Amino acid sequence: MERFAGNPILKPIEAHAWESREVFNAAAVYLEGKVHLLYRAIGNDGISRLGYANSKDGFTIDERLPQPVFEPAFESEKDGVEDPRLSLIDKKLVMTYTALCEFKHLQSYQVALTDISVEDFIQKRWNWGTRRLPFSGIRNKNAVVFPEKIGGRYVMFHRIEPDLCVAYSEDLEKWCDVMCVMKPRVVGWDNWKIGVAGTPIKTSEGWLVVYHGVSVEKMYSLGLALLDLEHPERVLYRSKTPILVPVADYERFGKVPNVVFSCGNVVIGDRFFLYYGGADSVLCVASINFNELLALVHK
Ligand code: BMA
Repeated sequence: MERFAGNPILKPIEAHAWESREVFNAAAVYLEGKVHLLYRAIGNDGISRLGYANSKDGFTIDERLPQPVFEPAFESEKDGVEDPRLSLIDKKLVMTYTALCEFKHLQSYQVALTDISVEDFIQKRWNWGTRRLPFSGIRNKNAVVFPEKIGGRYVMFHRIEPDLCVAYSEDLEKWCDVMCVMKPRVVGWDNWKIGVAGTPIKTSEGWLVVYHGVSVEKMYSLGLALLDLEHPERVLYRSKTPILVPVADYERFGKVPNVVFSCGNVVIGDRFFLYYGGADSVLCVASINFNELLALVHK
């Protein structure tokens, strides 16, 4: 992966109380000639909200809104809405995120899901749909919905620690058939816990997904997996070596050191763009020719 020389592409803005401390982990979707980013922002009150920015070339930010576009609205997410992922399904964008609610100093988090029409999203009318808790009360995060139904059902990847898991649904409301897809390896860069990064990409060889792996030394790296087109819980390949490890200063030093963490990727022409948080402090982008990326999955 080639890091953009202009990284980080987003930094906190001190004058904006809601995004004054850290801006990182962004969902990404390519629509109408622009990459649209929804990024996690932490402000003076320590609460995560989501901000919006866009870019025509995928690297340079052309527009960034001064106000958050998504904020905690319920008790179950009162302490933050984190790590969004966006999937375009028909004419809707389905957003999964982590809902945080602290309880007597215990961090209780769970997967949450909502949606917005493409038209409202493009027009920046933030009419989000009903917010749902697919696995209410279960400690779970890192969820993303596949961009199309498989075998007539919606498919979600999510993470019940320490494994990357799948779930199926007929209506995006009730989820069932939860299964483990991949476990941390016994040895190596992903030997503590793992979770999906951005939206899976359909290829003739299978679903290509980036996933994060955490080592017992608490280093967050990113790797690749290829999954069966009809049965995405079947892992066809899994990269032995990561595609991105924290080596740049903006990935090694920050709120949480040694972290590259991704919630979004897009393909523009023949190029793959990976958006990722550096050290839980700033937002960065790296890119690669898509065929070269596919070749990496076998390594
Ligand atoms: C995960 C999430 C991410 C964060 C990562 C590294 O559990 O909280 O938002 O980037 O840890 O600290």
